[in-house]
Amino acid sequence: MNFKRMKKSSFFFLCSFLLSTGSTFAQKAPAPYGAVPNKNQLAWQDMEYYMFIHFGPNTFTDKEWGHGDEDPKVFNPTKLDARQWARTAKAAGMKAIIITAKHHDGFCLFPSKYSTHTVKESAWKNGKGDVLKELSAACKEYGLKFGVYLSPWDRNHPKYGTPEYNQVFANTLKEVHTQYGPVFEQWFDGAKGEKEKNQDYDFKLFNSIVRANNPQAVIFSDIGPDARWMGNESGVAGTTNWSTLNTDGFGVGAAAPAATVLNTGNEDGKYWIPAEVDVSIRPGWFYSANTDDKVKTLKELVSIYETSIGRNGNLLLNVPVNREGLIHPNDSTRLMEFRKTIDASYKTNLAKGKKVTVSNTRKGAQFTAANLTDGHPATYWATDDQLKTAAITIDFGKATELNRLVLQEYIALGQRVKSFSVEYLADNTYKTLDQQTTIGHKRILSFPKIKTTKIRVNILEANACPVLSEIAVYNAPDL
Ligand code: FUL
Ligand code: CA
Repeated sequence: MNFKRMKKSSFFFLCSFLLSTGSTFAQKAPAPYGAVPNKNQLAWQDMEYYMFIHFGPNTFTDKEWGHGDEDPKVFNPTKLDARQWARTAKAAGMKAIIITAKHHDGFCLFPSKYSTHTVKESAWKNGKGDVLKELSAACKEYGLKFGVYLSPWDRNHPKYGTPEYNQVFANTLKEVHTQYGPVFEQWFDGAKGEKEKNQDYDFKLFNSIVRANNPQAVIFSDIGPDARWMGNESGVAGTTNWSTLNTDGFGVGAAAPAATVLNTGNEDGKYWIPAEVDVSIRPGWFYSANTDDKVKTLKELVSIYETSIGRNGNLLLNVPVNREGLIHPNDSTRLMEFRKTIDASYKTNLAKGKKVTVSNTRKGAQFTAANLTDGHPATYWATDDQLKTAAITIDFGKATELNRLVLQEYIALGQRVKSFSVEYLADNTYKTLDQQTTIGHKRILSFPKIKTTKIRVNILEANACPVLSEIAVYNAPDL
């Protein structure tokens, strides 16, 4: 073959042919196990931390669940500044903001054509304001993603409880999903008052509106389809937390699986529906001057970080906006302290670039154990297919103090690890530090400071050969 006379395109073809046949000699990447995330869910999981904002008439009436008969004129946040919210979220290290476009009281923070209980009827800006418009612009300016909460339960709308309501809600949803730019997450609340008008929600219709207008959006509800409620509002995901869930035959609200099931997921669940941890920085979801001195402490927030992001969940932290239309300084100050602490805690990965010895490595340079400590979540180590256990030893080369261990699975191939233990070398023998169950996107173990030259992670049980992307260790400053 005359390479000189060969066309450029055929040369590339030949190269890729040789490469592809060459790679059949190396072992293939592990087959995905069970349900796996789609690309929206993968991108969403990497966001980890974002802001929830509860805001509406309740802010002005000191209620958590408005009845829907509040005078819309009470809504008058005279100093509203969505850029302050976005600036605060950004400085806090958050990646997005999700706002209550419509809570249970039915009040819309935007001028909906399908309701007479909206900002249009409020005193704010003489009825000319639009909170969603201001917030989506501010999010764009600060490089944050924009998300919306809408409650299907509506205590104001006259059609609620009639067959027409589902279409009304779908229309409202469509306004939100077509007028404010890309939406990264749709948050559907499952709460519904008992002994009130009832409505069978048409989630098939609702989800189709979201999919049609924001195909990249992750849809959250008690049962997904894309992200699930984690079963409590205190910020504590299960120590066992599978991103898979069985939802056939279940619904939102009362029809959802038990909270204990949502808290841990289902091992080998049929669908990939990872947990999102929603929790408020104050005792209530809405702002109240009564809770100005009850903002969660730094210690509480750090603990929540470890029981949410550190347990394979995303953290949606609610920061309620006050009656002026601003985030109160008590909340923003705490958010900055929190970020500073998290940054300092996870700043220096003491395992980065350190020597890793493993019990087995799958054939092929791309699966090398060095991938475990390269600091890149996109590279991973894997074992041969038939193995369901493994041992990984990291040698620090010198006595090293540490109090945090972070493990990550390469979840694009599914969640596989069922249990693992961690040991450290002390006086020439390995001592057990901890034994836990699942890992998923991220698992953080926090423990009193140890000093050691080596740690060993034992994968004790897995549903398919282990595929881990990172093992990191830190020496977080004391609080
Ligand atoms: C719950 C609601 O009832 C609360 O008011 C709040 O919005 C919370 C995030 O979800 O179901
Ligand atoms: Ca890696």
